[in-house]
Amino acid sequence: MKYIIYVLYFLTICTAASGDEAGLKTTDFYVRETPPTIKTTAAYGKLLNRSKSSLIISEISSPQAKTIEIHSTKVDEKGMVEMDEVTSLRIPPGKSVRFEPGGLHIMVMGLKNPLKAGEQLEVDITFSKGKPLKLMIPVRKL
Ligand SMILES: [Cu+2]
Repeated sequence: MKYIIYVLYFLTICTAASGDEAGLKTTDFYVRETPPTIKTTAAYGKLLNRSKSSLIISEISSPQAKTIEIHSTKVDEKGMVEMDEVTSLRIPPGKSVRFEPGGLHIMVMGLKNPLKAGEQLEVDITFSKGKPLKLMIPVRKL
C-alpha cells in the first residue's frame, strides 16, 4: 500500500515539472483592475528562465488588448517619470526578470473591455526560439 502512494506522489511531481512551458517558471503575476473608462493598465510578476540557454522575448500580445509592450521606467532630471519600450528582453539561463511597479512592467494598452478583479488577462509571449508562453494573469483590485 505504501508503495502505491509513493508511485502516485512521484507521478504528480513529474506532471508538474513537465507543465513548465519552454523551461520557464512564472510567479506572482497580477494585473491591475481598471476603472470603466481607462483602457491602459500594467501587469507585474516574475519570470524565471530554467532552461540552459538565453530566452529572448520577441513578441507579446493579448486577445483582450490592442497593444502589449514591455516598458522600463526611469525618472529624468526634472523628476518626470518616463517609460521606454523594451523591444527585446533577454533572460540569461538561470536568471529571472521581475516586472514591478516603478520598474520593468508589462504595459497593457487599448483594452477592449475593462478588467475587473477576479477576471483574467491572457498574455501571449513569443520567444526568439522555443515554445510560446500563454499566461492567464489574475486581475487584482487597485
Ligand atoms: Cu508603461
